[in-house]
Amino acid sequence: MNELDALVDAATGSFAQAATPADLENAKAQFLGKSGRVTELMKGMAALPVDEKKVRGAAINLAKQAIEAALTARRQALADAELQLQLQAEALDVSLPGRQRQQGGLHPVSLTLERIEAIFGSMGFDVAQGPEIETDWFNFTALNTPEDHPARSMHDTFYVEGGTEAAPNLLRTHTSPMQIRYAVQHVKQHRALMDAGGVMPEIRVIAPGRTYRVDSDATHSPMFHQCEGLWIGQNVNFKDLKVVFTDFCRTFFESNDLVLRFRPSFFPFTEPSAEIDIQFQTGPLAGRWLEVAGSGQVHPNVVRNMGLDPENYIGFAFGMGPDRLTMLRYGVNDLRLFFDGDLRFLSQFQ
Ligand code: 2NM
Repeated sequence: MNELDALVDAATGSFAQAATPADLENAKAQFLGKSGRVTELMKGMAALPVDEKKVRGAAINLAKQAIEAALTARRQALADAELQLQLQAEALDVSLPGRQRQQGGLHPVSLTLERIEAIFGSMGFDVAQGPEIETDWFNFTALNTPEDHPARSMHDTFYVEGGTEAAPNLLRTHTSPMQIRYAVQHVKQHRALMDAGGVMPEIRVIAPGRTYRVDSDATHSPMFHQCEGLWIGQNVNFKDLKVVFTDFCRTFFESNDLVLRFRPSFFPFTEPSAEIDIQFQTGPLAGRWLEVAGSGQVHPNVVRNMGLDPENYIGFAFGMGPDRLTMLRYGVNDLRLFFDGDLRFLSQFQ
């Protein structure tokens, strides 16, 4: 092997050993740099006679071109290797099946609340929402509940920090306090009109939401839902309540032959009071009377606490349990299923 072929071999070998682009540039300098071996050979030609110079020059040039070709090839190989590493590090298997996106949905009780709101909304009822932490006044006193009523005991009501002994704070035990809040606002808004001898526009509102009682078994949860309704005007009566509530039940349960029964009862905030029972004429629940709501004529003391004269305005109210309505509608037998968060149960309502 002649000296130039050996030089090309040496350069190619040196380039092959370079593991990084920086190593390769160092190796290049040894052969092609200012005092590199190819450059030295060129300088060595100066002393040769002209015709030898030509031959020698052409040979050196060939060697130089071969070394440059080896350099370019090695540069490309290093760049390819680096790209390969990067691609591996950022590997994305586009042939993998995608992750399935689960379709979410509303909780069955939320579905019921939406139905209730839509049905009463279509009958001109406003929807009022408000605080779950209430004062003793709005939850009990304003609703004509006597000081010694058992509902006010710690056995029945969750008391929370932040109030005073005279005005304790508590988790609302029903949504009626929201009815009081709504009515007081409404009355304030129309005070001037009434003072000028005018008539207040009717109050028609439902208050859906979470409520709390110290109670827990298959049919009672410490947190449960309520939806109360209030209708106050100058000429509202039990017949109106019965018409509205019958229409509500028939729409809610999608059953036109469903019948209602008002059964005398007692609540501190209404007088007279009645439980509302329904009976399906067809279907799996046919023939049984099912209690679905409480109702009554709003007690004069409560009407007064709303800022109205009970001699002039009369009101009817009702309260129902959306949890129980959901159980009846879907045939669920344990209330706790709604609040356990088990997707095997919840996903059946999508
Ligand atoms: C019920 C039963 C009967 C009721 C009363 C009121 C208010 F605010 F007018 F006093 N709201 N809701 C009421 C009446 C609730 O639930 C079983």
